[in-house]
Amino acid sequence: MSPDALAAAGNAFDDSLDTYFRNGLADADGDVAALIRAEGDRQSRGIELIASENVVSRAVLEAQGSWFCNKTVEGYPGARYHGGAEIADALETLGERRACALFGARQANLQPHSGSQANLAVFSALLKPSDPVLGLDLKCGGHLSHGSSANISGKVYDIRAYGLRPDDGRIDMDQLRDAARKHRPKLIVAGGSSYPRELDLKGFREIADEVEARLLVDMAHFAGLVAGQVLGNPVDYADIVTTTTYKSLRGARGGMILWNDEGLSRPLRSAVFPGVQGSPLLHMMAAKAVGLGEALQPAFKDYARRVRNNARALADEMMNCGLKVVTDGTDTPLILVDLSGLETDGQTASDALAAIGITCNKNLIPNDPRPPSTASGLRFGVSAMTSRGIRESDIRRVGRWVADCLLGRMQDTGRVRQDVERMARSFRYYPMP
Ligand code: DSN
Repeated sequence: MSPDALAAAGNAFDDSLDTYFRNGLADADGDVAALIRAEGDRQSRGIELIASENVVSRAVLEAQGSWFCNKTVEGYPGARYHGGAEIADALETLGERRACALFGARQANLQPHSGSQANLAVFSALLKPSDPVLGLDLKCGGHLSHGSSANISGKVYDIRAYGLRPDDGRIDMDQLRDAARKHRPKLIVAGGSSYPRELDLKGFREIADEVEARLLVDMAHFAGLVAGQVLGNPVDYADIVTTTTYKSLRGARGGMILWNDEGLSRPLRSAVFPGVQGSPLLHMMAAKAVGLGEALQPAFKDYARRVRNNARALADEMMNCGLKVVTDGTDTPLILVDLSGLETDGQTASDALAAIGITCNKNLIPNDPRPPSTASGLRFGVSAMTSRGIRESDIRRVGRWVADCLLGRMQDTGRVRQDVERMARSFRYYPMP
């Protein structure tokens, strides 16, 4: 480049600095701004029933877009590899304290970027490659990171599965005990991504003790109900508890690990960093801390109660209308509908619901004959709509729309689409930009 061209490029950079620091997204990048507006519009005019989604507060959103986005640290408070970490240390310590206070745990780690990362860190802290692990079968509602052959957990460890009782779809604790005696797992994993019932935490603990296994409870889907004291607290029973922070807990996207035993602190912390992750996402750490602070407020207990009441009302209405619900109900925010007696599959059914503005996801049902790409079930959750203020009478109306759509009883889908939108827009949301 000629000296003149270099000078011009330098000036162009200097000139751009003003707009770089001053312009908001709408001025800086119209393409992305338009997509964000479109997503906001989509969210506000639909009934969002994806079980792993929620709606965070304006404060959580703000923390995610904060100056912490610019900061790099590695390590833990007081022992970092980068300078300028004093405020990051204060933030991480505050978040850990809130997590411990909320769940009655002695130790917390908020660095995992996701629930899967949290689980991977726990596996690598406790196990050697090829060690036996006992987890809920993916086909029965388990999670990929608990030992699916498609996940690193299933490739590195010797995964054995337990399942459900065929008569009522609940976890078969007798089968679990037999499997634990036979395989002598080093780790038993409780929890999953589509199991709708409260776990028998005491039963899991007894079986783990009998075979001298560690017990991990992944409470990702029901952590908000634990925080709101609607469900029993896994921290009182498990050696280690993992969770995502964004489902029923209603915080920022990411994961978290809780435990009590000081002896686990060093292996768990070093399994997260440097074991499976590098620098934590401090802006998400800030948002996690805000969400945990919100969950410590008395209003969160009301929220958690409403989530459970709404979930039960939705399941009840769906069954009244003729749909088959796995386990005939729910104790958690999620509901699993069994489509196996109908002329449809999970993919087709979720597309049909999306066309009237109701969003959920296709899901395997226990011992599903179909592959995950089509599946024979639909999974629903009420955490997001409850955050927007939906009450039982409206969630029952949603249940009737779902049933009418899936059972081929809907005459005028265009009119229902309008009714769904009218209802969705009647609930609160952020102001549109
Ligand atoms: N585990 C996935 C789910 O349950 O939808 C993502 O959080």
